[in-house]
Amino acid sequence: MSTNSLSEIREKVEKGIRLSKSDALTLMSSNDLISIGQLANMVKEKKSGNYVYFNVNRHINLTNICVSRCKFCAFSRDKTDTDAYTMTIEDVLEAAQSVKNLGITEFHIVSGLHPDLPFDYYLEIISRIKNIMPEVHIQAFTAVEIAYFAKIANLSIKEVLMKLKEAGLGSLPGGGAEILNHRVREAVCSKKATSDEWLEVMRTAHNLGLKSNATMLFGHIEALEERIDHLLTLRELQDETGGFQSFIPLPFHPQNTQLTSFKKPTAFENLKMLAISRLILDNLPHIKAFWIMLGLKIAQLSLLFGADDLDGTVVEEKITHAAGAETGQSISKEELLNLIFDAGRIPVERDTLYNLIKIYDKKERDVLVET
Ligand code: V47
Repeated sequence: MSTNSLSEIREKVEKGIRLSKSDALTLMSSNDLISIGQLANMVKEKKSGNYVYFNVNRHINLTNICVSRCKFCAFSRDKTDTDAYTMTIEDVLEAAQSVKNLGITEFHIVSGLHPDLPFDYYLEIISRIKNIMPEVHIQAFTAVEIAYFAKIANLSIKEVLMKLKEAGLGSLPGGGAEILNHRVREAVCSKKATSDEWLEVMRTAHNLGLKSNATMLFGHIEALEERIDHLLTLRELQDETGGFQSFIPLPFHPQNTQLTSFKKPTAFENLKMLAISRLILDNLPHIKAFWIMLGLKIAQLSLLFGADDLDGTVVEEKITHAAGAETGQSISKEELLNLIFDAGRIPVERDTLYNLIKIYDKKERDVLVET
């Protein structure tokens, strides 16, 4: 299958010719990280020049109670577990308001698939946050959660999305994609949305004008070819809808999961996966290096290997920290600026939909170029 050499791939990338599956497999089997990184960097610079994006956001996880209990997840709990929790609507509003003075532009809300909470709980959360902080964009509910809401509320996916949009939902995060492959999902997350359901939610959201991100959880039971097929599946849907904004490769953290015999992907593998994602997903505007999962050092280096976004300030992160993440839960804007400047890039604060808020000037760090 993998027949094309790196120099043939270079020629294609330079000419802007789409890479094939066989090219992708060649890249996956190569250890020439520097060459792959240079190619990815070339694509990154064509798309976003010297800019690196970040936002000022806060993550909120409404509940860790989940009927799915995926094998790779250390966050989820059964209802009867002593450390199971569910936030009341008042808790959520308090968490939202606690960051009112930080210049937050986005709430990122994802949760477990709770057995009893009604769909109205989620609708009310969106509309009440919007009511008190109308200027903040709400990016909430993975495609897996949306498919679950459709089941519990006996509504179509389109109806669920329309109601959430009406309540104030701004866009969808990219989680729950894991590996879009039947074999892998049956083995590690058989109780939640199938690949087709995940894709159908995204297609429907995009058709309703809701943008989304897409992720890939890699470094567990999947074969390398299954990673490539995942990327190609996303590329195909993006050709159809154009609704994906960014792609985020998520390295598997095994601690406290049901897959503890696996090792966390190494620095080399993380950078290679980010770079290959940039090369294959030629129709996705952004590749995000989620610093929480990569660690700050690799996230910074990734800015030379195809990534053009570091996600945001986050404030509180539970999913990766339950699985042994070594990063902090939060990062200040100043730290993000330092990481980006020191990589020779220009930091750009964006909103969720990639509208530019501020372009930062290196010489006079606090003097902002307001857009
Ligand atoms: O859906 C679960 C993954 C995702 C583990 O859209 C794990 O901008 C690693 O999707 N090790 C949640 N990963 C995080 C997510 C995300 C993060 C940042 C930005 C965006 C975005 C999305 O984390 C889950 C699942 O795929 N996950 N367990 C684990 N042990």
